[in-house]
Amino acid sequence: MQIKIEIGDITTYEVDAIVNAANRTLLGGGGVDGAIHRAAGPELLKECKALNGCDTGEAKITQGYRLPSPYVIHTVGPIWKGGYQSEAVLLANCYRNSILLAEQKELRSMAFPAISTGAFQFPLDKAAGIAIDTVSEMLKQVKKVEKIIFVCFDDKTYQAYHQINA
Ligand code: AR6
Repeated sequence: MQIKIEIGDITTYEVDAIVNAANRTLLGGGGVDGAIHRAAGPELLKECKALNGCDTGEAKITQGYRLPSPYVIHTVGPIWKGGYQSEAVLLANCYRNSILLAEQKELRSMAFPAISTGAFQFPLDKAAGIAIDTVSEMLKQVKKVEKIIFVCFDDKTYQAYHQINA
């Protein structure tokens, strides 16, 4: 069981599944979602179109196509609305449901971006705490998934994760 925190571009990671911080349409967007679709190629959008979207806090899996990772797990984080709309629970659900889906597929390694902390404006410190707590708890419960990397796109995000993990 292993948790790592790194700075990097998640589209370059050779893990069994990278997680996408998508929106409910699953039809692409900006941020990490846009980067993943660009790197995976148009086949990814084609597969996503057949999934009929995804609810907030839930997760769906596709192939990775031109990515180094064979699978992409698409999850939809909550949009921050001041903390009164169950955002914390929904964000924890993203991590939990993504790991449960990986476990079902018998995957061993996963990489997560900092879900909801970009366009969806979830406060970074709170989000990092939820990410680390939920993943730590889940890794005790699953059998196949054993390695999780938090891929931070910038130094601010990296520092936030490290402060939680200190
Ligand atoms: N690798 C790793 N992390 C990245 C990358 C990358 N290549 N690119 C950006 N990030 P965001 P959200 C970081 O906005 O807040 C999209 O339009 C970024 O710096 O991608 O969940 C979707 O379609 C930030 O730390 O996702 C949705 O509409 C983190 O990923 C909406 O944005 C998340 O930022 C989802 O918003």
